[in-house]
Amino acid sequence: MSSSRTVLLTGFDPFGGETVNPSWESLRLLQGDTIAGHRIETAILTTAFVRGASALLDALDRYRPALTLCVGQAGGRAHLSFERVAINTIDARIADNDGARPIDIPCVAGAPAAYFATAPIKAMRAAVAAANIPVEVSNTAGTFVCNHVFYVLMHALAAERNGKHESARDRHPRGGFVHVPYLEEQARRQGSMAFMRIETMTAGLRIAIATALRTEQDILDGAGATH
Ligand code: PCA
Repeated sequence: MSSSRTVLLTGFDPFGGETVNPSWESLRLLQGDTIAGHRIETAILTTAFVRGASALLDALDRYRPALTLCVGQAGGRAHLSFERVAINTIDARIADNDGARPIDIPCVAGAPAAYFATAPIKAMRAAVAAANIPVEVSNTAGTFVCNHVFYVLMHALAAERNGKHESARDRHPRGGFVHVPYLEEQARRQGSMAFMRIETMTAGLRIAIATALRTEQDILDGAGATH
C-alpha cells in the first residue's frame, strides 16, 4: 500500500441552479481529521470540465494521497453510490459552471475507454450497509463533470502506477468516486425526491475511508444490478 499518510477528498460547488452542493457539505468538516492513521485533506472543485479536473490534478500533486475519493451530487438517487467505472466520454446534458457544454468528446484523447475504481468498493459498501446507511455500488457516474473528474483521477493514478512519475514508482495510490443524494431542502424544491441528511453522508464517508485504508484486497460480495 502507499506510504503516503494522506487521504484527499474532493467535493463540487453548486451547479444547475442549486445554491448548495451536498458533496462539498458532506466532507468539508472532515478537513484535518485523522482516520485510520491518515490525515484528511479536502479540496472544492468547480463544477466545470476544464477547471474542475485541473484543480483535482493540482491537489493530487500537492498531497500525493494514499487514497483519493472524489464526491459529487447525484440528484434523485437515494443511496450513497460507490462508482465502479469511469468512462472516457463527455456528453454534457447541461452547461457546466463555465458555460461549456461539450458533447461526445473523450475525457482524455487516446486514453483507454474506461477505468475501474481502485478503492475497494465492495468492502466499503458492505461496511457502510452494516451501519444501516443506504448505500449501493453504481455502474455509471454519468457523462457530466463527475464522470470526467473521476476519469481524470483514475488516468492520473494509472500513469503513476506505470511509473511515468518516478517519485511515485513504489506507491500504489487508490482512487474512487462517491455520488451522494440531494439534501432535503433540494429534494423538496424539486418535488418529492429522495434525500439524505448531511450527517448520514459524512458518517458513511468516514466508514468508507476507514474501510478502504484497512482493506488491501477487496472482498467478493454481490452488489450487481440487473439493469
Ligand atoms: N454532480 C455532477 C457534477 C458536479 C456534481 O456534484 C455530476 O454528477 O456530474
